[in-house]
Amino acid sequence: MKGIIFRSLEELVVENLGMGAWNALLDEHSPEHRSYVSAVSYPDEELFALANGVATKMALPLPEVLGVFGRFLFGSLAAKHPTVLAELDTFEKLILAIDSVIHVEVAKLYDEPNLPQIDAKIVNDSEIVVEYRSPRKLCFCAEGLIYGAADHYNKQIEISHTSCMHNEDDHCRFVVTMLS
Ligand code: MNH
Ligand code: ZN
Repeated sequence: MKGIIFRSLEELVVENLGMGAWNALLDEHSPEHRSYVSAVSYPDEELFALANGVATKMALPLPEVLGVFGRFLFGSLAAKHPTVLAELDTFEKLILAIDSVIHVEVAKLYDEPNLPQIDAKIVNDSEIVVEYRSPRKLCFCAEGLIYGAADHYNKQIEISHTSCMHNEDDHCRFVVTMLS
């Protein structure tokens, strides 16, 4: 996982729990007490361990922590890469463009990023179905990122996670309902 993801988690933890909490998490879960560099890749296990540490500290289930983090992460990614989103002026356009535009640009900007496969289809004016496939099984983070994208456009949405790789399904499926 790229350092930009770790840096966003650090920002979220420092904002909510303070620098001391982040340093304690690094003591426990980061082998060399790292300062993460955005463009550098670090082991996925390290991100999972840090997220698990946050879940334990806050007495929250890991999926909930990953969801909150994903929602926050969208803002970090959008702020770091404004040009990638420049042409995507609606929530619907952005969701349809995750694989074909956003992650294509990401693959040009980063050296060998590990990206998921995301397929989105418009069902009707108020519904989009999104399929998520990735060996990293970060579907709760993906769900949070979609909520973060809705925040970005001031749209209210609801997501139901109707299939899940964590329940032995082949892929995850989100039904996104637009309420505004
Ligand atoms: Mn995107 C990684 C989903 C928008 C840049 N992205 C991931 C991962 C998920 C994901 C899930 C974690 C890897 C995996 O599951 O295999 N991303 C989304 C979704 C949206 C999204 C659902 C919108 C909604 N992503 C964006 C935007 C940017 C971006 C916007 C930047 C402009 N994503 C990244 C980068 C990574 C990533 C960078 C990290 C890749 C790596 O660690 O190697
Ligand atoms: Zn899932």
